[in-house]
Amino acid sequence: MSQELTSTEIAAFRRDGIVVTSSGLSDQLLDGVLADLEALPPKLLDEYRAGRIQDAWKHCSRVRAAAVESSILSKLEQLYGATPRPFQTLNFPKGTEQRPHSDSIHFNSQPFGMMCGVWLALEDIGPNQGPLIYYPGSQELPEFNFEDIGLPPSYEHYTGYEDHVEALVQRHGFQPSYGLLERGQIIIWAANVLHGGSSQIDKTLTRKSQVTHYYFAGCRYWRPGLSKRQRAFFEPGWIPCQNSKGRNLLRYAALRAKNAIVNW
Ligand SMILES: O=C(O)CCC(=O)C(=O)O
Ligand SMILES: [Fe+2]
Repeated sequence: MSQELTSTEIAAFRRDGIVVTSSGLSDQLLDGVLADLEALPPKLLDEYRAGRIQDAWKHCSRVRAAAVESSILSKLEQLYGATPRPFQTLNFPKGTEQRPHSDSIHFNSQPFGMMCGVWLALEDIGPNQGPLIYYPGSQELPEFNFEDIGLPPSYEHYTGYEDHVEALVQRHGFQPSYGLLERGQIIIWAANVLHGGSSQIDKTLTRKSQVTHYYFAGCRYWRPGLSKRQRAFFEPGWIPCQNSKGRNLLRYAALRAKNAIVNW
């Protein structure tokens, strides 16, 4: 199977801020991700079953393998022309019903936009399972952080941010699309495209999925919700990856030294 995105897929990403494509992951690896999650230690398994587990890659070798899969990395490199670096995984057994947001409000970058999410379907996803909802074209909106919309830069004001996003969607008339995927497909979304979890119509169903968030090498990384007095630059907890080869690491180290990136 080709690891390259087609020109049609690239055009879709440029137009919509989102592209649906194949992950290139084998059935065996998809099964392995699910098996590893079910074998988590009891406390973590409870966390997963309650709705989500963050950074399960630290415990599950196949969650990590999915995050660093070369066919996904090469697609991201194709879209951004920079080296992708995975830094967070989320695994969901069911829909999140999360209100629409841009991931930039959680993980921003300098320059803006050098971050993306990859949503991997670990089973076929239909409309009753609370699929991802997203608003094609919303990535064209300018960057906005808490202070740009009159809110103090803090998670205490996150609901105000969500209300603002909802109003923006109305005002611009963005139309929703849904991530109805076949097992093994992925959605790649740009950092600033508005997206969330649609309501799970049938609560008895599962919605097994993995999201991996990626930054790109050679940028600075910061957290708007933790930026009380100044931008909260941080060094992400990179997921070890073939990709983190010498050239980029050296470039990153130089940048880090120059900009004195703070650990948060
Ligand atoms: O899967 C979902 O319902 C939303 C996930 C999401 O927004 C994210 O991981 O950034
Ligand atoms: Fe998100």
